[in-house]
Amino acid sequence: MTPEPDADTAAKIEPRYVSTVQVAKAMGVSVSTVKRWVDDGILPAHRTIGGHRKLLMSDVIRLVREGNLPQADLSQLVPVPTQIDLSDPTAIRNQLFNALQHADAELVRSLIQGGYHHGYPLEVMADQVIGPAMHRIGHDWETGKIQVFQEHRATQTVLAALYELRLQLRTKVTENRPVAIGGAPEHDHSILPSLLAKLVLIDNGWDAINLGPHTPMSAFEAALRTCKPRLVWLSASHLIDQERFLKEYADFYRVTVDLGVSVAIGGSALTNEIRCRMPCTTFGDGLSHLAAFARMLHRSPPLPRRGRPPDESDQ
Ligand code: B12
Repeated sequence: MTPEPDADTAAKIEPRYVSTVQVAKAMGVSVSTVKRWVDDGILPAHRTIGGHRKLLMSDVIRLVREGNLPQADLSQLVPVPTQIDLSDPTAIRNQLFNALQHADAELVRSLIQGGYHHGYPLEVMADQVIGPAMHRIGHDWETGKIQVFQEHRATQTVLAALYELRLQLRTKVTENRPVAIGGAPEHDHSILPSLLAKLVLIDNGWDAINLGPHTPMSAFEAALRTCKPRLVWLSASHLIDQERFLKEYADFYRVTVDLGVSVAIGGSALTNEIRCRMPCTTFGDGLSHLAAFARMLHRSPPLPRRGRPPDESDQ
């Protein structure tokens, strides 16, 4: 059995707090506006011993993403080295590939978190940045430019940056979040695609439980009955016995139909030929498809507008 892979690492990462001044800059509003939102309960805050308000970065990110703040620039909250170019996903992808080649963990972290906080949704980071950069790493391995340990190291470096980002996605919105479960099938040891699917779903207001790599269909079924999800995602990058997989999947799918659970499938192992033999609710080539489907099933509730000032005259 493969344990939930991210529990350990996440526990070691401290939540990030930011000051009202940083928040004001990131949101494009005045410090007094931020303080008012805190006092009105729109932005949860903690007080330091000296009485200063400090805010959880994930709450700030949520408010910016869900609120209508045209001047917002989340990259203000995450110190991004000035030499990094976040102007478009292709630029980030190229820099990420170079950083992975040089095992520059700090740069990988800055690029992944910087890209997200700059405003690229997680599905864009997955489909246009991380996925293609990893494909190039795989190509370098296939052509003998790098060794397998370097491929493993690249995966682990991206993983570390994503675990940290995951913590920043945690929000105070805990009510009425629909549950999704997912993972990779048995004998598939890929970590990143399913973890990214989880993060994409969390970012879209879901409570997403990642069963991780190498998960037998029987374990999916047990989780289905225990966790009672609305959605199951299956990410398959490698299948060693297609016929057995298809048979076990067909049995599993019948259970999801009985329980009224949607099934989203994807991953590089699901060629057209295999997909044609897999009944499902939806399939996609990228996590943008999963995000669109998840948004169709469940829309995050908008934040209360209460307390938002009519103008910014106090700036
Ligand atoms: C890193 C890597 C490894 C690492 C994995 C480390 C780890 N624990 O995660 C190691 C070195 C262990 C490895 C081993 C092997 N690998 Co490998 N690996 C890769 C590599 C380079 C990157 C995978 C990755 O992390 N990608 C990042 C993710 C985010 O991108 P993605 O997988 O493309 O996912 C995207 C879409 O598919 C989609 N998606 C994914 N899941 C889902 C789910 C849903 C619901 C939806 C809608 C969309 C969706 O959205 C994602 C984002 O855009 C790929 C190269 C490649 N071209 O993908 C090969 C690749 C996956 N590996 C491959 C192979 C053949 C192997 C080995 C058999 C090699 C060998 N001979 O031993 C073994 C098999 C191990 C096993 N049993 O699982 C093949 C798989 C071919 C296939 N599909 O059958 C690939 C595609 C390389 C290739 N071009 O041949 N691998």
